[in-house]
Amino acid sequence: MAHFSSPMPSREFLWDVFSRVDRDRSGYISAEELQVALSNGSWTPFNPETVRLMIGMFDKQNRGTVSFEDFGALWKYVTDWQGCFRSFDRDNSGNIDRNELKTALITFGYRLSESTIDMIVRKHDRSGRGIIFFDDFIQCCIVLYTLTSAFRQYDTDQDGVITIHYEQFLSMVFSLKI
Ligand SMILES: [Ca+2]
Ligand SMILES: [Ca+2]
Repeated sequence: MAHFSSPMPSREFLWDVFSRVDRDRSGYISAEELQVALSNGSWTPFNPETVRLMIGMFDKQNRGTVSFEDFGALWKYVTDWQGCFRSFDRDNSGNIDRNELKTALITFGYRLSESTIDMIVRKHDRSGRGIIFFDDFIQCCIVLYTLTSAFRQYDTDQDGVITIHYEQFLSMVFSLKI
């Protein structure tokens, strides 16, 4: 996603956005507040799993909320994802179909078989129409990245095959932040 970098806006702009998202004026953005703020454009609530992943990434104090100090990074992250999503939504349908996902994954450097791409679409297709919404696209990319990084730690010769013991597998899975 590195090539979808938007410039950081002014502190005034961020404070204005932060104040509107922080509906209860607690000074922190909760998962519920973030979920309300992020619109899918599809009249469906933003995937709570994606919200949780994003709060977790920018919650420096481990409180389950994001402070104004960390909000700039979160704002930039979401905005970069929007740019990324729009660039792969070639037909401007507001969602990502199978072919658009395939192009995105190839661009990100993944080499996956057709059946794996089918499986990824099925897993993230909430409407049952073979398409992926913005929030599910983010979740899909984060999870794929996390799983691939975990695999690569064991795949030291990078041949795409690993041999691990049962307890190594457990420790790998339990340490994943997904
Ligand atoms: Ca709040
Ligand atoms: Ca599309």
